[in-house]
Amino acid sequence: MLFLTGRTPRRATAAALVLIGLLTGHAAAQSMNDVQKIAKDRGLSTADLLAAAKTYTPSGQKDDYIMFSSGGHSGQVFVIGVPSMRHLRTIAVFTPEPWQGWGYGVGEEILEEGYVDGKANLWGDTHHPALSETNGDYDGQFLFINDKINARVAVIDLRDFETKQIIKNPLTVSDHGGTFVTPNTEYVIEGGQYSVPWGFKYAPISEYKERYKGSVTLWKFNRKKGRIMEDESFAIELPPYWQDLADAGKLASDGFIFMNSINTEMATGGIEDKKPPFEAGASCNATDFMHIIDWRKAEEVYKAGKVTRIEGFPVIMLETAIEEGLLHVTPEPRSPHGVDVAPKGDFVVVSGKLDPHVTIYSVKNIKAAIANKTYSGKEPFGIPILDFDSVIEAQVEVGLGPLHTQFGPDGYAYTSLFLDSAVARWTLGGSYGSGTPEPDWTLVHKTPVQYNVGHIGVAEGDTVTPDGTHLISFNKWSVDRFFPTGPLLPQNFQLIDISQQGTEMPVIYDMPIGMGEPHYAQIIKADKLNPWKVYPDIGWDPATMTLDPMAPKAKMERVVRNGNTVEVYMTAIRSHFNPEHVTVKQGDTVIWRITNVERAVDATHGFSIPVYNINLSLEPGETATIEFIADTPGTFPFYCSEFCSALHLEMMGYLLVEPAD
Ligand code: K7E
Ligand code: CUA
Repeated sequence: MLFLTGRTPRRATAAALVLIGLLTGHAAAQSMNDVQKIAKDRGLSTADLLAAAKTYTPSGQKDDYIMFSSGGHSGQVFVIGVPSMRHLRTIAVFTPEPWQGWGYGVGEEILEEGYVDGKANLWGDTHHPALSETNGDYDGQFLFINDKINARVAVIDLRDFETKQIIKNPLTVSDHGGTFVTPNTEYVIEGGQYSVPWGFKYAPISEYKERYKGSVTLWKFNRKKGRIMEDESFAIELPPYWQDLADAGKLASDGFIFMNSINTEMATGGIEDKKPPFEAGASCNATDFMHIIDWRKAEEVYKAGKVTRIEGFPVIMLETAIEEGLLHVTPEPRSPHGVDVAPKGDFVVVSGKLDPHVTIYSVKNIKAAIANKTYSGKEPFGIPILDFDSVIEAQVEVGLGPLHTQFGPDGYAYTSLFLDSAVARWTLGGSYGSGTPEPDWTLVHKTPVQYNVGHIGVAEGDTVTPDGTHLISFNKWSVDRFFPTGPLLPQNFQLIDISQQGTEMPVIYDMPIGMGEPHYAQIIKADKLNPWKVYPDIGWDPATMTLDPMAPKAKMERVVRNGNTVEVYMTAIRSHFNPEHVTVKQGDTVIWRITNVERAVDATHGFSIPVYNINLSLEPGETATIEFIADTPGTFPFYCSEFCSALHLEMMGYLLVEPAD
């Protein structure tokens, strides 16, 4: 209401003004004096008021951007509006989530796809969400995310914001350089991290060099099916370094994957045997290696059958990759972390955590070096090394602990500085030169952040046309920014306004994240998303994204016994379940089908049965099938767990399990 005076219709009558006052709960005669008084009372500066005006989003007004954030070790994805920084939803992915019924009646089959060697792993460590792309631009259709702890990849359909698939990597149990997508989402790419023997089988650490393996997996995505096709996917063997972050080329670099590595020392850890600990052993070399992979060539090699099946999965062996000329490396400053491709695809920016510079590689030079075999040697496994001096374009000193880089539309690049706790703005040169008032390849400004920034995200940042209005700093520590919630404090997402040039780059909002440690997030224009308001028709199964022919419908509710199996066909509508009594015998197999037959937006019903650990969320039109053995006799009131109507408390029924004689 800051600027109500400006919005009031000029010919408003006194009565209308009184009415506005009553409706909004504010006196009609607001003015900037009131704003000033409140600002004074609360100790707010003009900058604070400006920040509020840029972020405050009145009731009913919606955000311009939607951010999909990794949920870190919550195993989920967070959906957040920008610039309001309002948390809109959590999407259940690797971790059961009762509000969505995820893992408490539905989603179990999908969670089971992610079991590792038959073991339930009901959490994940999500790092890098990737929106599906068409011609290098976010298209708002799908979202992918990796799980670093078990090397899994999930597919989320953005029609209903639900997880549809979890795929376990058969070769490794550790990933990091993923997910990211090729410019038309042909592949979802998952790079490994900590090397392990194939299939994470046992091999003593003394056999590290011989038996431990690095890899990158190219998961073929079928947009029509909305699924990764495991039998059209393949991997490439890489040296047993620890492959780290990666990015796909686009435009000028279309067809390439750029992937960092750390621990090219192949350190195996120390302590008891007096060898250096990993931290030191993996940081000896002055340079590590960026892998440059020609994925189109790799696809041809895979299609030509030049693969070895390992754990049943096709792998282009390292030898073949070298022979076919699809794999090169080039040195990169020590302990690199982020690798990010500029919007036109012509530059690749790498940050070495232990080097205050960002190093910018020229894709033109990389292509020339590959074509002319401008090698400075071979790394220990025989991969040709592209001569560093012939492929770099520039180095810019940005500050301490550079990690990740994002790009604006105007020739600015932004790099997070972990040790400095700051976000650096610097200028690109080459084809981006003259977009900014400052000279090419120079540091322009650093905005301090609170504290220990990991990734940063720019609106539409990974596309060929970044928007560059907002940047979010994903800070690991919040220290003194919020009320202390015990020793465990939230992370801090800080919104930075990057819409002005030069040194004007203020923090305008702090958002605490008190549920897991997010790493990266992608930010898409809200109008590119077109989620369903209700499911297309009554009886819709979100797991298959089709109508379920077995779905209960109105007037077809019943309980059918067939030997020891009881089938329940139930509907839910405000404010009753039908049937309301279900009687079974102890030991019966119960197949319970339930449909929410509502068509009204937001008319979600829950369905919860005590003791049996069941809780569903049924959105309008949705059907679900749950199955259990009625092994515990007793009287179990089931009820709707979403406050849906005035008589919500009455929306209940009884499951009666008669004891076996
Ligand atoms: Cu830097 Cu996993 Cu991308 Cu965390 S990673 S910050
Ligand atoms: Cu349905 Cu509460």
